[in-house]
Amino acid sequence: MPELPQPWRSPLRGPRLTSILGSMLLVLVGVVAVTGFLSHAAYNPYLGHNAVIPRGQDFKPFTFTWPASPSWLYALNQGLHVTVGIVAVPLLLAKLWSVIPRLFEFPPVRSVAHLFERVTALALVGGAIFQFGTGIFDVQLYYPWHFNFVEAHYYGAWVFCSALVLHVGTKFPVMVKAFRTRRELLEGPGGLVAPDPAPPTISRRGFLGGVGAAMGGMFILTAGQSIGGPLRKAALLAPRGGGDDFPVNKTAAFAKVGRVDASWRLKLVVNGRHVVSLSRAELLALPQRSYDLPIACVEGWSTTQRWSGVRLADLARHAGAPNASQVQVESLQPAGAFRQTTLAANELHAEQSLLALSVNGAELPLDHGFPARIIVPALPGVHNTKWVGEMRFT
Ligand SMILES: Nc1nc2c(c(=O)[nH]1)N[C@H]1C(S)=C(S)[C@@H](COP(=O)(O)O)O[C@H]1N2
Ligand SMILES: [Mo]
Repeated sequence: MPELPQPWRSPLRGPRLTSILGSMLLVLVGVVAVTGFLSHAAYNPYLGHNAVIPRGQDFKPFTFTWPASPSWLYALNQGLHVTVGIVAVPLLLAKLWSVIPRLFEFPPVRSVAHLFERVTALALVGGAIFQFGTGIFDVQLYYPWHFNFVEAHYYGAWVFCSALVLHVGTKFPVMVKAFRTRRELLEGPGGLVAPDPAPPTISRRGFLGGVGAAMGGMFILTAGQSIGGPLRKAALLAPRGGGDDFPVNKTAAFAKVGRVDASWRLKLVVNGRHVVSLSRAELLALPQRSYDLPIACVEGWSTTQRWSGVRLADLARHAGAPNASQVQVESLQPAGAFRQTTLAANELHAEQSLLALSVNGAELPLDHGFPARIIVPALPGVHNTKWVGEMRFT
């Protein structure tokens, strides 16, 4: 009788290897999930026109007042989210490799419990591929699809995290058992241990070492975009790494903002009533403050520069709205989701929150937001609106 082909014969596979990879992955994915939901909160997604999440829904998890201090908080959060996510990729691939035989299990369904396990695993693997895929594409500034990234990545996170909780719940006993026994467990149908293993080409330790080295490599190739310093030059996988320590995210040309001339005025509006317009010279005549503050993009890169300008709280006072509870900031940019932001009370009134007019002692370059831009400590980069034209206090 001819032997059936046995494609999955690696002697490394087994509950022990999968448990080692799975438990390490769980820690990293935990960091990515927590920082992801924190980033969602930092966006103030239900305020004004801030986010694309359907408005008016009653279920608003992870909404709390994200603090405006310490100023590096969002840079840390997003640096962790993106860097740990990218570093986890080799581990994720190794984990998926370790359970590949499961994909070809026969019979495909043995019981109701087994069906549940398989559906959960499908949601988990699908969710992981979707979340890691969309995240990496976003970091690479590459959007070949037509859905909204923020919305898709947010709902994808719910699917992925729910499946993960169920999966860990069902697999936890197996994992504990695998760690307790020195040799691989004798398994029933659909087990991971190859019944007829091929001779080893690498030890389990060697395999884990290789995965670790790949993770270290991913770290060196990306972490510099958020950590800065000499590592920034090594961040070749990150579009905002590779040496430029003050990147421009969207240029004025991209945003279709032309050269702004001397006729520019900042319009201040309070409760729908236009109260005052200020020229750049008039803004420069107001008390100027300077702070070292980061721009920290959702895509993981960050940069700290010395910004100077007028405190947002001083502008609110100047407009006659010292107790304003929020401000809607509008850019000269004609279109696009990033042309506006709504800042909450704590962001508007933070001591270091600025309408910046200059950076590092020089007039703001056009690409960094001339004639004026928002710089608020610990705010997601995308809300630091450039080319500000109007501020509406309420
Ligand atoms: N009007 C406007 N403001 C904007 C953007 C934009 O596209 N349009 N991009 C935002 C994003 S996503 C980031 S990360 C920061 C980047 O600031 P920088 O280009 O000065 O580094 O600006 C923010 N402000
Ligand atoms: Mo950004």
